[in-house]
Amino acid sequence: MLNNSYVKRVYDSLVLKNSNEKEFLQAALEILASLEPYVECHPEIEKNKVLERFVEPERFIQFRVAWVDDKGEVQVNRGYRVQYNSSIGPYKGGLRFHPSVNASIIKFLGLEQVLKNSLTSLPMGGGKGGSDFDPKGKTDHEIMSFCQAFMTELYRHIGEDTDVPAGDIGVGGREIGYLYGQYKRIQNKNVGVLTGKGIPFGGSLGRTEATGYGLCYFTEEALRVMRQDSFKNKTVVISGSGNVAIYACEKATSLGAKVVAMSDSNGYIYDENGIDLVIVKEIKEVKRGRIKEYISSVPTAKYQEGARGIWQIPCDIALPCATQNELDLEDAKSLAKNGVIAVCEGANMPSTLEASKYFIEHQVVYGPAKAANAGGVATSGLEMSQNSIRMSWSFEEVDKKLKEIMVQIFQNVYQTAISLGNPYDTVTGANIAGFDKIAKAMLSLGVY
Ligand code: NDP
Ligand code: 2IT
Repeated sequence: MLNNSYVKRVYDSLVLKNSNEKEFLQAALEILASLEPYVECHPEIEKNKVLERFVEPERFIQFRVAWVDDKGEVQVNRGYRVQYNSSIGPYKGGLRFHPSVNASIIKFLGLEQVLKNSLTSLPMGGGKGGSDFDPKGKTDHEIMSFCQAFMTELYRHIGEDTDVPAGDIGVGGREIGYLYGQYKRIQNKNVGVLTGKGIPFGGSLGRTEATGYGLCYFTEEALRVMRQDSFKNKTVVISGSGNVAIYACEKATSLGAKVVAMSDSNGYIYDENGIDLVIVKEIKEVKRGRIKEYISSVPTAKYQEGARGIWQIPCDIALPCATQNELDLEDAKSLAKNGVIAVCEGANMPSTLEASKYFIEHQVVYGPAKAANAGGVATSGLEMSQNSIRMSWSFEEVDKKLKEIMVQIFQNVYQTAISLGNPYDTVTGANIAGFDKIAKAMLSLGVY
């Protein structure tokens, strides 16, 4: 996959140092491979060892999170924060609470975030964090205890101009509230140190919807430019049924599409009449239940065990919005066989390297995660701006800015891809467009 000797050297050394970090190496390989043409035109990158510095996080923090469950038993989890790159602004990126979280997951997400945040055009560096804590089956009191314990260590590493965390898998409005409450209690400060906050205490209207809506704005623009087409009358399959999936479903439907399937980690539902999102929201946002429960309300819909099968469903547009590596080469082939025209990623790195390569080679309109799902962090950036000026903007103002940002991201990625000779290669387009600003900043800031 690598041809340039400098890039190969950087990757080989990364493999030596991080041999057990599969997801991190996967993200790094994709990015480094895309940067080869850039490095060849910019000898200053090799001369100043910019790639070596770019792949190495500025800081990696791992900590113990001890808390007491409802039975009075002490529980111990592992907490993380990677402060990856601050060359263009304060570290910014979400927190993930999921049993699968480890150093590899946090570092892949952090590295992706650096380029994603650069693409938003807002002044935000990249970071990511989280814990192997499993929120499933925990009481509200246990969630609060865990969040308070987590922040009791994290608070010393973050700040409104230093590092601003937000949500990701397993971290939504409820968790951000508890985390922010604990930060305020310890620091005695009301500042925009977290985003995704509740509206009464400094949150931005539109942040809840932003990733899913932004994904659809990106996809709509890509369809318009690359195929003179739109969401109208299209059949859409969306994996996941969390924050990103729900608001992608809402916007795709309002743009005239019919969403026929959604999933969680246990299985997927298929509703040929179009998913009734009111029911999904009730199950997921209110009851915190399982997607399977949908068929009790809609008996004509079908439930299938196993999340993976969702990619066998014929659709025009696929929006993977669950997790990393949820769509492999076989899934990509079956989507293409069934006539998919666009695959845009709400989740981070949902497609394997082979799957994304397949989409590009088969001229599917492909929106790689760091471009297509950047609407969430972009709106977090807008929340930071509102907190700094101690003002709040209307939903319409925020949504309008989000749309402009997503259109600009698509244009930047697409123009970069065209300049490199393949308009469908949005992976190279996104990586180079994001990296260019980081590299220029790092070169200007002196060696660090
Ligand atoms: P949520 O926790 O709200 O929802 C996650 C969804 O994905 C759930 O339906 C969950 O099912 C499913 N899921 C999680 N892990 C797995 C797994 N291992 N296998 C199958 N399904 C799984 O998270 P979000 O919606 O916030 O995040 C979804 C994706 O979007 C992630 O990749 C995240 O990094 C990315 N993202 C999120 C942004 C945000 O603003 N929230 C911004 C940009 C990207 P179950 O309930 O069964 O676990
Ligand atoms: O992956 C992501 O971009 C997020 N989880 C959102 C990060 C943020 O800071 O809003």
